[in-house]
Amino acid sequence: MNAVEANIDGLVGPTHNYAGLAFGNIASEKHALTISNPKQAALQGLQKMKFLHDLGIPQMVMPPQPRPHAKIIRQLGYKDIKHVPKELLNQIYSASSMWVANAATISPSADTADGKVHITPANLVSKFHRGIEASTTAYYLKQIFKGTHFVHHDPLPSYMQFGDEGAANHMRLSKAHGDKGTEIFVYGSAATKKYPPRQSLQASQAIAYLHRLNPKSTVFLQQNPEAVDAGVFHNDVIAMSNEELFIYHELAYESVPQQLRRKYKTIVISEKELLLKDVVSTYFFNSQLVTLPEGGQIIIAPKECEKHAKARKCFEGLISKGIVKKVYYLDVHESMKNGGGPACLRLRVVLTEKERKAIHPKVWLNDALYNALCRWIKKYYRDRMLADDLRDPLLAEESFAALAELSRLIGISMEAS
Ligand code: SUG
Repeated sequence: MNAVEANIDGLVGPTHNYAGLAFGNIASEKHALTISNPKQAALQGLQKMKFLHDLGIPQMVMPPQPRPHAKIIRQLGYKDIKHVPKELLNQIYSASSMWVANAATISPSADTADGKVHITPANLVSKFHRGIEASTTAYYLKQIFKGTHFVHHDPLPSYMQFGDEGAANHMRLSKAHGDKGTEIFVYGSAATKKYPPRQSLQASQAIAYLHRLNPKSTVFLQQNPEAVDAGVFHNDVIAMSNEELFIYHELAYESVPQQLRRKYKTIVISEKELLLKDVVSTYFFNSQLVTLPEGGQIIIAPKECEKHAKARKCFEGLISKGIVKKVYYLDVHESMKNGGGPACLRLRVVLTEKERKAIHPKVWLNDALYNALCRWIKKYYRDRMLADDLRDPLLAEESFAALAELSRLIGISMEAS
Protein backbone atom coordinates (compact mmCIF):
# COMPACT_ATOMS: atom_id res chain seq x y z
CA MET A 1 0.00 0.00 0.00
CA ASN A 2 1.12 3.54 -0.68
CA ALA A 3 2.40 5.13 2.50
CA VAL A 4 4.79 7.85 3.58
CA GLU A 5 6.99 8.26 6.57
CA ALA A 6 6.34 11.40 8.58
CA ASN A 7 8.35 12.70 11.50
CA ILE A 8 7.05 14.33 14.61
CA ASP A 9 9.74 16.31 16.43
CA GLY A 10 9.73 17.47 20.02
CA LEU A 11 9.93 21.23 20.32
CA VAL A 12 12.54 22.03 22.98
CA GLY A 13 10.89 23.54 26.05
CA PRO A 14 11.73 26.91 27.65
CA THR A 15 13.37 25.27 30.70
CA HIS A 16 16.05 23.33 28.77
CA ASN A 17 18.97 22.87 31.16
CA TYR A 18 21.85 20.52 31.93
CA ALA A 19 21.13 18.74 35.20
CA GLY A 20 23.13 15.52 34.86
CA LEU A 21 20.04 13.44 35.50
CA ALA A 22 20.68 10.55 33.15
CA PHE A 23 23.14 8.06 34.65
CA GLY A 24 24.51 5.94 31.79
CA ASN A 25 24.15 8.80 29.31
CA ILE A 26 27.69 10.14 29.13
CA ALA A 27 26.85 13.50 27.53
CA SER A 28 24.31 14.27 30.28
CA GLU A 29 26.82 13.38 32.99
CA LYS A 30 29.60 15.37 31.31
CA HIS A 31 27.62 18.58 30.88
CA ALA A 32 25.88 18.54 34.25
CA LEU A 33 25.45 22.05 35.69
CA THR A 34 26.97 23.83 32.69
CA ILE A 35 25.23 26.80 31.03
CA SER A 36 22.45 25.95 28.60
CA ASN A 37 20.82 28.16 25.98
CA PRO A 38 17.12 27.25 25.71
CA LYS A 39 16.49 29.74 22.88
CA GLN A 40 19.26 28.32 20.75
CA ALA A 41 18.25 24.74 21.59
CA ALA A 42 14.67 25.35 20.44
CA LEU A 43 15.77 27.16 17.27
CA GLN A 44 18.24 24.39 16.39
CA GLY A 45 15.51 21.76 16.75
CA LEU A 46 13.07 23.87 14.74
CA GLN A 47 15.61 24.40 11.97
CA LYS A 48 16.08 20.65 11.69
CA MET A 49 12.31 20.25 11.28
CA LYS A 50 12.28 22.97 8.63
CA PHE A 51 15.17 21.29 6.81
CA LEU A 52 13.22 18.03 6.50
CA HIS A 53 10.06 19.88 5.54
CA ASP A 54 11.98 21.67 2.77
CA LEU A 55 13.19 18.30 1.48
CA GLY A 56 9.53 17.36 1.07
CA ILE A 57 9.32 15.06 4.08
CA PRO A 58 6.10 15.53 6.08
CA GLN A 59 6.95 17.06 9.42
CA MET A 60 4.89 17.53 12.56
CA VAL A 61 5.56 19.40 15.79
CA MET A 62 5.09 17.89 19.25
CA PRO A 63 4.70 20.58 21.93
CA PRO A 64 6.93 20.61 25.00
CA GLN A 65 5.35 19.54 28.28
CA PRO A 66 4.46 22.14 30.90
CA ARG A 67 7.31 22.53 33.37
CA PRO A 68 7.61 22.78 36.29
CA HIS A 69 5.41 19.69 36.63
CA ALA A 70 2.47 21.11 38.61
CA LYS A 71 0.87 17.77 39.45
CA ILE A 72 4.03 16.36 41.04
CA ILE A 73 4.43 19.56 43.09
CA ARG A 74 0.87 19.20 44.38
CA GLN A 75 1.16 15.44 44.87
CA LEU A 76 4.19 15.95 47.13
CA GLY A 77 2.32 18.55 49.15
CA TYR A 78 4.29 21.68 48.20
CA LYS A 79 2.14 24.79 48.19
CA ASP A 80 4.17 26.29 45.37
CA ILE A 81 7.45 26.06 43.51
CA LYS A 82 9.32 28.08 46.20
CA HIS A 83 9.00 25.17 48.63
CA VAL A 84 10.33 22.45 46.34
CA PRO A 85 13.74 21.18 47.51
CA LYS A 86 16.73 21.81 45.27
CA GLU A 87 17.37 18.13 44.52
CA LEU A 88 13.88 17.78 43.08
CA LEU A 89 13.72 21.08 41.25
CA ASN A 90 15.88 20.02 38.31
CA GLN A 91 13.70 16.96 37.72
CA ILE A 92 10.33 18.70 37.73
CA TYR A 93 11.83 21.39 35.51
CA SER A 94 13.53 19.07 33.00
CA ALA A 95 12.72 19.74 29.34
CA SER A 96 13.47 16.09 28.54
CA SER A 97 10.17 15.57 26.71
CA MET A 98 11.97 17.08 23.69
CA TRP A 99 13.42 13.61 22.92
CA VAL A 100 10.28 12.17 21.41
CA ALA A 101 12.10 9.10 20.11
CA ASN A 102 11.37 8.06 23.70
CA ALA A 103 7.76 9.21 23.69
CA ALA A 104 6.13 6.10 22.25
CA THR A 105 6.39 3.00 20.10
CA ILE A 106 4.27 3.18 16.96
CA SER A 107 3.44 0.26 14.65
CA PRO A 108 2.11 1.16 11.22
CA SER A 109 -1.15 -0.33 9.97
CA ALA A 110 0.66 -2.53 7.43
CA ASP A 111 2.12 -4.59 10.30
CA THR A 112 -0.86 -4.99 12.62
CA ALA A 113 -3.54 -7.70 12.54
CA ASP A 114 -6.42 -5.18 12.63
CA GLY A 115 -4.92 -2.82 10.03
CA LYS A 116 -4.76 0.11 12.47
CA VAL A 117 -1.85 2.22 13.67
CA HIS A 118 -1.00 1.15 17.23
CA ILE A 119 0.56 3.61 19.67
CA THR A 120 1.99 2.85 23.11
CA PRO A 121 3.41 5.81 25.06
CA ALA A 122 6.63 4.89 26.84
CA ASN A 123 6.53 4.69 30.65
CA LEU A 124 10.22 5.78 30.91
CA VAL A 125 10.34 4.41 34.45
CA SER A 126 14.11 4.15 34.67
CA LYS A 127 14.47 7.88 35.41
CA PHE A 128 12.05 9.97 37.47
CA HIS A 129 12.40 13.12 35.36
CA ARG A 130 11.42 11.09 32.29
CA GLY A 131 8.79 8.88 33.91
CA ILE A 132 6.72 11.98 34.68
CA GLU A 133 6.37 12.61 30.94
CA ALA A 134 4.22 9.54 30.23
CA SER A 135 0.69 10.76 30.98
CA THR A 136 1.08 14.09 29.17
CA THR A 137 2.68 12.28 26.23
CA ALA A 138 -0.40 10.04 26.03
CA TYR A 139 -2.63 13.12 26.27
CA TYR A 140 -0.82 14.87 23.40
CA LEU A 141 -0.68 11.79 21.17
CA LYS A 142 -4.44 11.29 21.51
CA GLN A 143 -5.03 14.85 20.35
CA ILE A 144 -2.65 14.52 17.40
CA PHE A 145 -3.54 11.02 16.13
CA LYS A 146 -7.32 11.23 16.18
CA GLY A 147 -10.04 8.91 14.99
CA THR A 148 -10.63 5.29 14.15
CA HIS A 149 -7.35 4.69 12.31
CA PHE A 150 -5.39 4.88 15.55
CA VAL A 151 -5.38 2.61 18.61
CA HIS A 152 -3.97 4.27 21.72
CA HIS A 153 -2.72 1.92 24.43
CA ASP A 154 -1.88 2.96 27.97
CA PRO A 155 1.78 3.15 28.94
CA LEU A 156 2.94 -0.23 30.34
CA PRO A 157 2.85 -0.72 34.15
CA SER A 158 5.32 1.60 35.84
CA TYR A 159 7.82 -0.97 37.12
CA MET A 160 11.29 -1.72 35.80
CA GLN A 161 10.05 -5.20 34.88
CA PHE A 162 8.20 -3.32 32.11
CA GLY A 163 10.75 -0.54 31.61
CA ASP A 164 9.98 0.94 28.20
CA GLU A 165 11.78 3.79 26.40
CA GLY A 166 9.79 3.84 23.19
CA ALA A 167 10.92 4.05 19.59
CA ALA A 168 14.56 4.60 20.54
CA ASN A 169 14.61 0.84 21.07
CA HIS A 170 12.39 -0.09 18.15
CA MET A 171 13.13 -0.36 14.43
CA ARG A 172 11.20 -1.40 11.39
CA LEU A 173 12.50 -2.86 8.16
CA SER A 174 10.37 -3.22 5.03
CA LYS A 175 10.94 -3.25 1.29
CA ALA A 176 8.97 0.00 1.06
CA HIS A 177 7.29 2.04 3.82
CA GLY A 178 3.80 0.77 3.00
CA ASP A 179 4.76 -2.91 2.78
CA LYS A 180 4.41 -5.36 5.62
CA GLY A 181 7.56 -5.01 7.65
CA THR A 182 9.71 -6.71 10.26
CA GLU A 183 9.54 -4.95 13.60
CA ILE A 184 12.68 -5.16 15.70
CA PHE A 185 12.62 -4.58 19.45
CA VAL A 186 15.90 -4.03 21.26
CA TYR A 187 16.14 -4.74 24.97
CA GLY A 188 18.75 -4.32 27.69
CA SER A 189 21.11 -6.78 29.26
CA ALA A 190 21.37 -7.72 32.93
CA ALA A 191 25.07 -8.43 32.40
CA THR A 192 26.22 -4.79 32.38
CA LYS A 193 28.88 -3.84 34.95
CA LYS A 194 28.54 -0.08 35.02
CA TYR A 195 25.17 1.14 33.80
CA PRO A 196 21.70 -0.34 34.31
CA PRO A 197 19.58 -1.36 31.32
CA ARG A 198 16.56 0.81 30.48
CA GLN A 199 14.42 -1.39 28.23
CA SER A 200 13.15 -4.78 29.40
CA LEU A 201 12.43 -7.78 27.20
CA GLN A 202 9.02 -8.15 28.86
CA ALA A 203 8.14 -4.59 27.91
CA SER A 204 9.12 -5.16 24.27
CA GLN A 205 7.16 -8.42 24.16
CA ALA A 206 4.10 -6.75 25.71
CA ILE A 207 4.13 -4.00 23.07
CA ALA A 208 4.49 -6.49 20.22
CA TYR A 209 1.47 -8.36 21.64
CA LEU A 210 -0.62 -5.22 22.22
CA HIS A 211 0.15 -3.98 18.72
CA ARG A 212 -1.07 -7.29 17.29
CA LEU A 213 2.15 -7.88 15.37
CA ASN A 214 2.78 -11.12 13.54
CA PRO A 215 5.25 -13.08 15.72
CA LYS A 216 6.89 -14.37 12.54
CA SER A 217 7.78 -10.81 11.56
CA THR A 218 8.87 -9.66 15.00
CA VAL A 219 12.47 -9.88 16.20
CA PHE A 220 13.91 -9.22 19.68
CA LEU A 221 17.58 -8.26 19.84
CA GLN A 222 19.55 -8.02 23.04
CA GLN A 223 21.96 -5.13 23.50
CA ASN A 224 25.61 -6.01 24.00
CA PRO A 225 26.40 -5.15 27.66
CA GLU A 226 29.80 -3.80 26.61
CA ALA A 227 28.01 -1.21 24.45
CA VAL A 228 25.66 -0.18 27.27
CA ASP A 229 28.64 0.21 29.60
CA ALA A 230 30.32 2.40 26.98
CA GLY A 231 27.31 4.77 27.03
CA VAL A 232 24.91 3.21 24.52
CA PHE A 233 21.83 3.73 26.68
CA HIS A 234 19.37 3.42 23.76
CA ASN A 235 19.54 1.40 20.57
CA ASP A 236 19.36 4.53 18.42
CA VAL A 237 22.84 5.45 19.67
CA ILE A 238 24.28 2.42 17.83
CA ALA A 239 21.97 1.53 14.93
CA MET A 240 19.83 3.19 12.27
CA SER A 241 17.27 1.81 9.88
CA ASN A 242 14.93 2.91 7.13
CA GLU A 243 12.92 0.83 4.68
CA GLU A 244 15.19 -2.08 3.66
CA LEU A 245 18.39 -0.53 5.05
CA PHE A 246 19.79 -1.57 8.43
CA ILE A 247 23.11 -0.06 9.58
CA TYR A 248 24.62 -0.98 12.93
CA HIS A 249 27.91 -1.25 14.76
CA GLU A 250 29.45 -4.66 15.22
CA LEU A 251 29.34 -4.31 19.02
CA ALA A 252 25.65 -3.34 19.16
CA TYR A 253 24.02 -6.71 19.89
CA GLU A 254 24.62 -10.10 21.44
CA SER A 255 23.69 -11.55 18.04
CA VAL A 256 21.64 -10.72 14.94
CA PRO A 257 19.82 -13.60 13.19
CA GLN A 258 21.33 -14.53 9.80
CA GLN A 259 17.84 -14.58 8.32
CA LEU A 260 17.27 -10.92 9.16
CA ARG A 261 20.65 -9.92 7.78
CA ARG A 262 19.96 -11.76 4.53
CA LYS A 263 16.43 -10.48 4.09
CA TYR A 264 17.37 -6.79 4.27
CA LYS A 265 20.28 -4.63 3.11
CA THR A 266 22.51 -4.84 6.17
CA ILE A 267 25.65 -2.78 6.73
CA VAL A 268 27.82 -3.51 9.76
CA ILE A 269 30.28 -0.80 10.79
CA SER A 270 33.29 -2.45 12.42
CA GLU A 271 35.24 -1.38 15.48
CA LYS A 272 38.16 -0.76 13.13
CA GLU A 273 36.13 1.70 11.10
CA LEU A 274 34.67 3.50 14.14
CA LEU A 275 35.56 2.76 17.75
CA LEU A 276 32.69 2.19 20.19
CA LYS A 277 33.82 5.23 22.19
CA ASP A 278 33.60 7.34 19.01
CA VAL A 279 30.15 5.93 18.27
CA VAL A 280 29.12 7.46 21.60
CA SER A 281 31.04 10.73 21.35
CA THR A 282 29.98 11.54 17.74
CA TYR A 283 26.46 10.05 17.84
CA PHE A 284 27.17 8.73 14.33
CA PHE A 285 24.20 6.34 14.49
CA ASN A 286 21.82 8.89 15.97
CA SER A 287 21.34 10.15 12.46
CA GLN A 288 18.08 10.21 10.56
CA LEU A 289 18.02 7.87 7.56
CA VAL A 290 15.32 9.29 5.33
CA THR A 291 13.75 8.37 1.99
CA LEU A 292 13.38 11.36 -0.33
CA PRO A 293 10.05 11.90 -2.12
CA GLU A 294 11.89 11.51 -5.45
CA GLY A 295 13.49 8.26 -4.25
CA GLY A 296 16.85 7.38 -2.71
CA GLN A 297 17.94 7.80 0.89
CA ILE A 298 19.85 10.55 2.65
CA ILE A 299 21.28 10.93 6.14
CA ILE A 300 20.79 13.81 8.56
CA ALA A 301 23.79 13.51 10.87
CA PRO A 302 24.89 15.51 13.90
CA LYS A 303 27.42 18.25 13.08
CA GLU A 304 29.82 16.59 15.53
CA CYS A 305 30.42 13.82 12.93
CA GLU A 306 31.63 16.28 10.32
CA LYS A 307 34.65 17.16 12.41
CA HIS A 308 35.47 13.51 13.16
CA ALA A 309 37.68 12.01 10.42
CA LYS A 310 36.61 8.39 10.93
CA ALA A 311 32.90 9.15 11.24
CA ARG A 312 33.03 11.25 8.08
CA LYS A 313 34.91 8.49 6.27
CA CYS A 314 32.22 5.97 7.21
CA PHE A 315 29.55 8.28 5.81
CA GLU A 316 31.59 8.93 2.66
CA GLY A 317 31.89 5.14 2.24
CA LEU A 318 28.08 4.84 2.32
CA ILE A 319 27.82 7.51 -0.37
CA SER A 320 30.53 6.02 -2.61
CA LYS A 321 28.90 2.58 -2.43
CA GLY A 322 25.63 4.16 -3.55
CA ILE A 323 23.85 3.22 -0.31
CA VAL A 324 22.83 6.79 0.44
CA LYS A 325 22.80 9.83 -1.83
CA LYS A 326 24.03 12.46 0.56
CA VAL A 327 24.82 13.24 4.19
CA TYR A 328 23.71 16.55 5.69
CA TYR A 329 25.38 17.63 8.94
CA LEU A 330 23.02 19.63 11.16
CA ASP A 331 23.71 21.50 14.36
CA VAL A 332 21.65 20.30 17.33
CA HIS A 333 24.50 20.83 19.77
CA GLU A 334 22.34 22.10 22.66
CA SER A 335 20.41 18.82 22.63
CA MET A 336 23.53 16.73 21.95
CA LYS A 337 25.03 18.01 25.22
CA ASN A 338 22.26 16.15 27.03
CA GLY A 339 22.63 13.01 24.89
CA GLY A 340 20.04 13.76 22.22
CA GLY A 341 21.04 13.81 18.54
CA PRO A 342 18.90 14.37 15.43
CA ALA A 343 17.19 10.96 15.71
CA CYS A 344 16.38 11.37 19.41
CA LEU A 345 14.41 14.51 18.62
CA ARG A 346 11.99 12.73 16.30
CA LEU A 347 9.39 9.99 16.33
CA ARG A 348 8.72 8.30 13.00
CA VAL A 349 5.27 7.34 11.81
CA VAL A 350 4.48 5.50 8.61
CA LEU A 351 1.06 6.69 7.40
CA THR A 352 -1.31 5.89 4.58
CA GLU A 353 -3.01 8.82 2.90
CA LYS A 354 -6.20 8.32 4.94
CA GLU A 355 -4.29 8.16 8.23
CA ARG A 356 -2.34 11.26 7.31
CA LYS A 357 -5.53 13.18 6.68
CA ALA A 358 -6.89 12.21 10.11
CA ILE A 359 -4.03 13.91 11.95
CA HIS A 360 -4.71 17.14 13.84
CA PRO A 361 -4.01 19.63 11.02
CA LYS A 362 -2.36 22.36 13.08
CA VAL A 363 0.71 20.30 14.03
CA TRP A 364 1.97 19.99 10.44
CA LEU A 365 4.96 22.24 9.91
CA ASN A 366 4.67 24.70 7.04
CA ASP A 367 6.34 28.02 6.37
CA ALA A 368 3.71 29.98 8.31
CA LEU A 369 3.96 27.76 11.39
CA TYR A 370 7.75 27.82 11.17
CA ASN A 371 7.77 31.63 11.17
CA ALA A 372 5.26 31.78 14.00
CA LEU A 373 7.32 29.34 16.09
CA CYS A 374 10.52 31.32 15.47
CA ARG A 375 8.78 34.45 16.74
CA TRP A 376 7.31 32.55 19.69
CA ILE A 377 10.71 31.17 20.74
CA LYS A 378 12.38 34.57 20.44
CA LYS A 379 9.63 36.15 22.54
CA TYR A 380 9.62 33.71 25.46
CA TYR A 381 12.90 31.81 25.70
CA ARG A 382 15.96 32.74 27.73
CA ASP A 383 19.36 32.49 26.14
CA ARG A 384 21.18 31.37 29.26
CA MET A 385 20.25 29.04 32.06
CA LEU A 386 22.09 27.59 35.03
CA ALA A 387 20.92 25.35 37.88
CA ASP A 388 20.35 28.38 40.13
CA ASP A 389 17.95 29.92 37.62
CA LEU A 390 15.49 27.13 38.42
CA ARG A 391 15.05 28.91 41.77
CA ASP A 392 13.72 31.98 40.00
CA PRO A 393 9.90 31.98 40.41
CA LEU A 394 9.61 34.07 37.24
CA LEU A 395 10.86 31.10 35.23
CA ALA A 396 7.73 29.11 36.01
CA GLU A 397 5.53 32.04 34.98
CA GLU A 398 7.45 32.52 31.73
CA SER A 399 7.32 28.84 30.93
CA PHE A 400 3.55 28.55 31.50
CA ALA A 401 2.87 31.76 29.54
CA ALA A 402 4.91 30.42 26.61
CA LEU A 403 3.00 27.15 26.57
CA ALA A 404 -0.37 28.90 26.81
CA GLU A 405 0.45 30.84 23.65
CA LEU A 406 1.75 27.71 21.90
CA SER A 407 -1.45 25.92 22.81
CA ARG A 408 -3.41 28.57 20.94
CA LEU A 409 -1.00 28.43 18.01
CA ILE A 410 -1.21 24.70 17.37
CA GLY A 411 -4.58 23.94 18.92
CA ILE A 412 -3.34 21.37 21.41
CA SER A 413 -4.57 21.44 24.97
CA MET A 414 -1.72 21.39 27.46
CA GLU A 415 -3.45 21.25 30.80
CA ALA A 416 -1.24 19.55 33.38
CA SER A 417 -1.38 15.76 33.49
O1 SUG B 1 16.85 9.93 28.56
N1 SUG B 1 18.75 12.89 28.48
C1 SUG B 1 17.91 11.92 27.77
C2 SUG B 1 18.39 11.77 26.34
C3 SUG B 1 17.47 10.93 25.53
C4 SUG B 1 18.03 10.63 24.19
N2 SUG B 1 17.14 9.85 23.44
C5 SUG B 1 17.44 8.85 22.58
N3 SUG B 1 18.61 8.29 22.56
N4 SUG B 1 16.51 8.45 21.82
C6 SUG B 1 17.92 10.57 28.47
O2 SUG B 1 18.99 10.12 28.87
C7 SUG B 1 19.34 14.35 30.30
C8 SUG B 1 18.65 15.36 31.18
C9 SUG B 1 19.61 16.15 32.02
O3 SUG B 1 20.62 15.59 32.46
O4 SUG B 1 19.38 17.35 32.25
C10 SUG B 1 18.38 13.35 29.66
O5 SUG B 1 17.36 13.05 30.22
